[in-house]
Amino acid sequence: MNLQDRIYILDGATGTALQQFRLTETDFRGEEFAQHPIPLKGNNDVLNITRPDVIRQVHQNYIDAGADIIETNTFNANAISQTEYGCSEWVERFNLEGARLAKETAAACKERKIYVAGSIGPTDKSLTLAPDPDQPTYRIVDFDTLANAYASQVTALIEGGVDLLLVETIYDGLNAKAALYAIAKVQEEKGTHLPVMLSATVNDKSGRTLTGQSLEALFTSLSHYPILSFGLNCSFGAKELHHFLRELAPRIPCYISIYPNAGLPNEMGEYDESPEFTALCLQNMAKEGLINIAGGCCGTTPEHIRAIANALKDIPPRKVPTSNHQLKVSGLDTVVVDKELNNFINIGERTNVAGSAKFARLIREKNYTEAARKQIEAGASIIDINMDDAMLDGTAEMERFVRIISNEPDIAKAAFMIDSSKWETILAGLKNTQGKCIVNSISLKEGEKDFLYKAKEIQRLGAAVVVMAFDEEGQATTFQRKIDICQRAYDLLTSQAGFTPENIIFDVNILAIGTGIEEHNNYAVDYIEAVRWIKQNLKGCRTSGGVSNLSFSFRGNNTVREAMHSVFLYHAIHAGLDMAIVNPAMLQVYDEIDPILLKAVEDVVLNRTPEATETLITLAEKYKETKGEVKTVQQEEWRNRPLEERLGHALIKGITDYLTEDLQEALAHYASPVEIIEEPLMKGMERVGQFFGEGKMFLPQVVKSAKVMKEAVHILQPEIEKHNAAPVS
Ligand code: THG
Repeated sequence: MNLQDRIYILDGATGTALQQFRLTETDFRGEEFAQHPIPLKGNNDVLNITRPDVIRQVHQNYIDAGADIIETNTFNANAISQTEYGCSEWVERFNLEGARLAKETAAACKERKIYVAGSIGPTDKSLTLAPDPDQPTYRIVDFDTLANAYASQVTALIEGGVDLLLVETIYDGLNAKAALYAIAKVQEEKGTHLPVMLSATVNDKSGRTLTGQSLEALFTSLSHYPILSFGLNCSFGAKELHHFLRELAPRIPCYISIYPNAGLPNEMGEYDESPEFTALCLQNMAKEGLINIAGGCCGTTPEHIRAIANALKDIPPRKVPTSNHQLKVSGLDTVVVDKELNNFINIGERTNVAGSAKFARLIREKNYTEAARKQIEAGASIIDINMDDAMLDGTAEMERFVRIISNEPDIAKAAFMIDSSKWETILAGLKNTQGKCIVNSISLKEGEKDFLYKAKEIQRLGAAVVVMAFDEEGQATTFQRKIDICQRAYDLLTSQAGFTPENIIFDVNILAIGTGIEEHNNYAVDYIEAVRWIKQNLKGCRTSGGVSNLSFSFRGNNTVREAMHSVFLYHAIHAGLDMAIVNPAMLQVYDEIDPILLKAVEDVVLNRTPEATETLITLAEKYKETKGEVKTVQQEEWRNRPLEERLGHALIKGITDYLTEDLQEALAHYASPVEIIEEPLMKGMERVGQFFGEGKMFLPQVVKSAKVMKEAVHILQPEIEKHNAAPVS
C-alpha cells in the first residue's frame, strides 16, 4: 500500500447495497438459525453465514466500481451488539467468515491489488455517557467488558486474513480507546502489525463527537497508537465535512480518510445526495490537498464509489505533515503543553483528598463537582485527581469521580491527571476517561520489571506518564541521583515500552525547604538544576512537580508560601519546567512581591546564604503576626500612587474594585476615552504580556487581567459613544 502515490478509494455502504436484494427473514435465518428464538432481519452480520453469496456480490460490485479497499461485513460483529439478537456466541464465526468472504473476493481481482479492512463498529453502548442523568455513575457496559468483546472480534478478523483494521463511526473516545487497547493486546500476542485506521462521526455542525470532544481532542486521545489514518465517516453528508477536514489536516501527522454518508436520511428513510454531488464535494476537498483515502458511508452505492473514483483519479493525495512532537493531552478540548506556545501549564492541586481538607470533605459528602469546577475557573487546564485516603475506597471513588465530571461540560473540557499510589486506582481513572490523561505516577521504586509492566499498560491505555525520581534505593534528593534515575527511566521507556519522549514527564521531587535542617537547604537548587539538565539531555521530554510541597514548613502563612511558589516557579520555568501542580487561585505575581520578602525568599530558594532560612523564618513571623495589617497596608499603599500606576496595578493584579473611580479621574486628564484605552490601559496590558513572556505571570492571572481590561472598556463605552456623537468643534 503506498498512500503517498495516490488517493485510495474505499467502498460504500453495505446496508444500502443489501436493500436491492430484497432479503427476507428467511434469508437471515438460513439453515443455521432456523430455530433461533429472536428475529434476525436487520442483523446484517449474520448474512456472512446464511447468505455468503450476497455478501460476495456486494464486495464485487464495489471492486467493479473502483474501490481499492473493501470493508468486511462485521460492523456489529461484537458480543455487545449481538446480545440483542441473541447471537453473542456467533461473533467469532461472523468475523472469520466476514474476513474470508472479503479476502476471497479481493483475491479474485486480477487487475489490481484490493485490500480488506476489518470493520469494527462502536456499539451503541457509550462508556462515557450516563444513560440516566439521575444516575451519573451508572454505565451499561464497562471498559474491560467492551475491550474483551473487541479482542474477540479483532482476533477473529486477523485469523480470517484481513489486511487492515478499521475502527469506525467513533462517537465516544473511550469506546475507541477500548478498541485500540484490544487491538494492541491482540497484535502483541499474535506478533502481527496490521495497520489501523480510525474514523469518527461528528454529531452536529459544531464538529464535535456525540460525547462532546472536538476532533483534535479525540485524535489526541487515540494518538498513542501508531495509526495509519484518522478521518471522518457517516456524519451528515459530504459538504459540511469540508471545513472540519481543513482544520484537522495540518494538525494530524497521519493519513486522512473520509467517507461521508449521502446526507441524512429523509422522512422515507432514503438518502438524497447523488453520486455526482458526493463526488464533487470530495473532489473539492481533494483539490485542497486534504484527502488520502475516500469512499462512502450510509446511503452511498457502487454508483457513488464509481463517481468518487473518477472525480479523484488525477488529484494528488494529501501530504502528511511531520509530527512536531508536542505533548498534547485532552478532555473535550485539546491542551497543548508547549513552552513556546503557552510558557507553562497549571495543574490544579485541589482535587486531591490528601492535599485539601475541603476536597476530602466534599467527597465524603458526595459533592463531586465543586472543587474541580473551582480549579478550572481559577485557570487550571489540567486537574490532578487523587482519592488516596485510608477512609475511602480510592479505586471506587476514582471511577465515580471521573464518570461524574465527564458528564459536566465545563469540567470535562480540562484534561485529567490521574494521581494515585495504587495501581488499581490509576487503572480506574484511565478506563473511565475519554480524553488523553496523564498518569501520576510511576517510578523505579519496585524495580524495572514492575516499572515496565505499568508503563506498557499505560501506553496501551493512551496516557502520558509522570515518572518520579525514585529507584530501588528510594527518593532522589541530590542533583546526581535525580538525573541518573531519569536517564535510566528514559532509556527503558523509549526502548522497551513504546513511549515517545514527549509523553514522558519527569518529576524530580520538589521537597520542603526552609525547614531548618541543613541537608534541605539545596533541595530547590538541585531540583531546578536537574530540570535544566533533563531539558538539555533527555531531548523532547517534559518536566513537572508539585510546587506546594516546597513551602510545607510555612503552613498557615499564605503570604510567605505564595511568595516562595512564585520565586521558585520563576527560576524553574527559566530552567525549562513545563508544568506544575499548583493551586492556581494562590499564585503571586513575581514583580509584585514585597521587595524585602522577595529577597529573603530568593535567598532560601537559591540557597544563597547560610543564614537564609533563619532570616526568612524571622521575617515570616512578622508577616504572620501582622498578617491582616500588612495586607491592608499593602493594599492601601498602591491607592496613593499616580493614576497611570494605579490603572496598571489594577490590570496586573486583576482588581476591579476601583476601576470606576480611577477611570472617572482619567476622563478628566485625557483628551478622549479612547486615549485612556490606548495609553494607560494598553501600557498595562503590554506589561502583562511581558511578564507572561518572562514567566513572572501565569495564565490564570493573565485571564484575570483580560477581565479587568474588558470591564474597563465596558465602563468607558458610554463615554466613547458620547464623545463620538459630540459635534466636532
Ligand atoms: N509530584 C507529583 N504529584 C504530587 C506531588 C508531587 N501530588 C501531590 C502533591 N505532590 C501535590 N499536591 C499538593 C496539594 C496540596 C498541597 C500540597 C501539594 C497543600 N495543601 C495544603 C497544606 O497541606 O497545607 C492543604 C490545606 C487545606 O487542606 O486546605 O499544600 O510533588 N507528581
